[in-house]
Amino acid sequence: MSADDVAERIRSMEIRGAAEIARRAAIALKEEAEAYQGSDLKELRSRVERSRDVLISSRPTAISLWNGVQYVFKGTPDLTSADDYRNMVVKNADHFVKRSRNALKTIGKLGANRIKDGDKVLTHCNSKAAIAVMAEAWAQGKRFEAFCTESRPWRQGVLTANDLAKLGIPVTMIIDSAVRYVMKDMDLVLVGADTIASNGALINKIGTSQVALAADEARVPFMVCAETFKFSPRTIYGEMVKIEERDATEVVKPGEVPPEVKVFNPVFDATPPEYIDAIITEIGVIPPYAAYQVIVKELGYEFMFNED
Ligand code: RUB
Repeated sequence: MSADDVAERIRSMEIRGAAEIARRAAIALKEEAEAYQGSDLKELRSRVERSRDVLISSRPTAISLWNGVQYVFKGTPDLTSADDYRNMVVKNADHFVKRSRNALKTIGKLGANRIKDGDKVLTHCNSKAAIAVMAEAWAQGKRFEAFCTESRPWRQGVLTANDLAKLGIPVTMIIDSAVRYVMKDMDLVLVGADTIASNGALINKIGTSQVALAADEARVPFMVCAETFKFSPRTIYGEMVKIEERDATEVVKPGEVPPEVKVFNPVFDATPPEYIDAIITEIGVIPPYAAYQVIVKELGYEFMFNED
């Protein structure tokens, strides 16, 4: 699939979820590099870099996409032949995808330690990392119940309910506004991440911050399941995370309200670090305040001081 096709599918939400869009973008760049069989390095670079720009602009909030794409270009600036450049892009993309899949398995294992028999675990939207934790705990023989929010307007909760039901995990779906009502009965909240800022703030599906507030009020631990490539080096520059806004038609059907009614459809929100008990990553379960160290150590200066 061409990078333009992948970008279009990301924009239309056919490919979604922060980790998946990053993996698919890396694969698209690899395929773009492989598709050019010539020996003109300048031409190859310009093709792959054009695809990079198209992919990065397809969804603005998830830093995983930006980090994944940066990873693909690691070590390429100094290369002098098209063959070396192509090989490096292919190697980096494969490595990124493998690393991201392995991270998910480790997060599953570490996170499963936080689930006990008899627990009620609430999740929001559809996060493969949060589901990996529940899947691993269930595979280890722990018996618990899951609750998932509908996650309007795209209703990714339907995907989550299906994913969990397929694993045999008892799951109850609730509408988003029922979160506070059920929270007193929950033992744990697990959510995914699109971006984690250098101060530990979490950017995730709209409504996550309300879930966190309700969890805090009911003294229910709120944990984030996130690969280290969800941490944002850009926030170290003081850059704000751009919150994507999508079309009004995702919220109201055409003609349902008069044209003078404005519809505001933000896709993500920010949960401050003080509402987050822990972030479950592939390098360990860490406090949100360790976000800065994760960015510097795991993603490194190469990412932080890249001008692109
Ligand atoms: C998905 C969403 C998920 C995160 C993490 O939003 O907010 O919680 O992306 O997912 P959308 P994962 O449906 O708008 O992409 O753990 O799978 O990376």
